[in-house]
Amino acid sequence: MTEETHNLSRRSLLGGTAKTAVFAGVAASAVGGLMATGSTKAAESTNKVEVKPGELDEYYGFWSSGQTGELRILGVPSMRELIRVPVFNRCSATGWGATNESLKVLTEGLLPETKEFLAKRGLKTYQNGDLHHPHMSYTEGTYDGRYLFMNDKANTRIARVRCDVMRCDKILEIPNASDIHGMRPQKYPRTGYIFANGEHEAPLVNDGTILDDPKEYVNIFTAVDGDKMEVAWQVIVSGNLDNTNTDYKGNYAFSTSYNSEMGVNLAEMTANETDHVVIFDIKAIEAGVAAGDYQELNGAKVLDGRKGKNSKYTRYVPIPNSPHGVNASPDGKYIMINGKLSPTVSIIDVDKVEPLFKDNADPRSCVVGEPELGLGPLHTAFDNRGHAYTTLFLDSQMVKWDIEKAIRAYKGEKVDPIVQKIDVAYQPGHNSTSMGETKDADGKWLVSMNKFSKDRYLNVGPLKPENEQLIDISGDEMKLVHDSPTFAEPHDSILVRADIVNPLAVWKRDDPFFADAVAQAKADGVDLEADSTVIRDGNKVRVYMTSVAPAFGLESFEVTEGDEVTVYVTNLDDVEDLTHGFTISNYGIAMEVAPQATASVTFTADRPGVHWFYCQWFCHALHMEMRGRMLVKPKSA
Ligand code: RUQ
Ligand code: CUA
Repeated sequence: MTEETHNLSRRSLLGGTAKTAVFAGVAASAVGGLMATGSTKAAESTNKVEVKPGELDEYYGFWSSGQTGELRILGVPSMRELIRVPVFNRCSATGWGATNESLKVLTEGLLPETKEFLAKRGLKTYQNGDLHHPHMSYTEGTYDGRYLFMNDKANTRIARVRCDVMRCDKILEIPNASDIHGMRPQKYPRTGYIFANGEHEAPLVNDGTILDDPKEYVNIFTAVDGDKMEVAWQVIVSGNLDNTNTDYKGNYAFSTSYNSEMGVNLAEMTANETDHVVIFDIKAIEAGVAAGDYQELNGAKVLDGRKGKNSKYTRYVPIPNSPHGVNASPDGKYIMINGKLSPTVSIIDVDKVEPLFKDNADPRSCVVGEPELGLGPLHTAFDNRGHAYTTLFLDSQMVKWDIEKAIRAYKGEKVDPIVQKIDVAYQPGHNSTSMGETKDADGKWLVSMNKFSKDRYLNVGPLKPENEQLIDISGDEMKLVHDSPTFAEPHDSILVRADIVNPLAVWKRDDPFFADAVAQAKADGVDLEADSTVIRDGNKVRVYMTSVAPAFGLESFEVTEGDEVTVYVTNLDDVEDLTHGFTISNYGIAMEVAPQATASVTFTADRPGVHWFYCQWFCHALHMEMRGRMLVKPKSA
């Protein structure tokens, strides 16, 4: 079999299974097939595809990991995974979820009733997360390298990662809303707000008083203050909320709703041919908050933006059939609403939004284009030459199209906006272009994040990797240049020019991340940077030790069975990349201590005997020898 026929048979096989399986029973009209590319004097790619060993990438790729719950950092275009940043997950290597520093982040933003609920299960925090959308903070429409924000659909949270150390420093559980899905930072004048969609319908006060009474359910749109990581305000809407985005002027946010029906099963959710996008007037909402036009619920100011109430805060624009992604063109002019079950993308002209609020203009009057692109459009990305790139989930394709032509075609001109389609493998969800979610889109790279890899890699059993593909868009034609397998799930990503991101090489000793440890040491009269010592405080024992390759400051320490022990390790090495670890065998304890950091962990010494602690981060030729003993004296002895 030639490569070509092999590919063909794989794709037709896919057509027979995936298409029918994934959206079974949901009909969508068929549209045209592959397009020929017209131009004879096509501009060639100017991209350098290969990143040789030792060379650095041009872009940071910040990747979500879906149900794995962590943030990943890749280099683009090499697509090499550089590091993983634990956020909503537990991490065996770094001790995220076990150290005091990480537990503070993971617990302080939880709602009181969540803490109570978890405590009954013997837990301090949730053990899982579903991280979909990583986005960087903006200043004046472009990335500013301060923070990354991301959502947790599983447990209704928003997290913030500090870009100077690439560590999560805040996690906020959102009250009143159910299951945060779409999430975007404000782009102008700066971030500012983080807008977050509660995806699933539930009673506003969800305490069991109302159960199987869906007409009493609501959905909540939330604005979080990204500097303080506090809820700024919330708006009750009609229909559910899926993805969201903002304009480039700080005036409006746009959220799709695939369940305008407020159904609770598939048939009900897909009953209507038309759903909607909700437009939020940010300034009007702020004025409403200032005027006291809200109810206070769980500490949040909740405004009413439901349809039919003639709300000053919202407008509902009818959009065909379960729209999904919302994407803002880099010139700030348009918001693209991806049709999902409709083969179209609806183009909203941002300048035509104001009359909707001011003059009660027909909501559809802001739609200036609705090109038919193919089956299952989910998300759209942009270059800097007026093109949009839309993923076609059902067709397993990426379609490149011309925005102005689509607008002209909508006015009745006989022009075809579609420039090119290429096959991707397989079933793409999100896509992203280099700097494409900023006004500095540069039109060089496009990533297709595909939900299925099927036969692209060696078979690793029933659970397969997913697949992301790199496409060169610098020339007139899209060219697929790289495949990367990935573990669950390459949900979404942003590609950020490398010069914007400037993390530290070693921690600063005055970093707030371990300020509690520094304060405790001070109270104990311990100099973290010099002393290795044990402080007894009733049945509380605080063990302080330094680490300098290849030795800990203590060869052993003794505690008594039942003591509550806190071990503080301060890594005095200030050499780049000289990380130590601290693991206590058969105690389920491990943490990472990067150069110049302090890390701490608290546990009850309820297992008598000799327990070695050791450094689990390879640091020195004598790394194996970097160990010591914890002697736990039985209570009776
Ligand atoms: S959504 S595959 Cu969770 Cu980002 Cu569109
Ligand atoms: Cu320190 Cu290995």
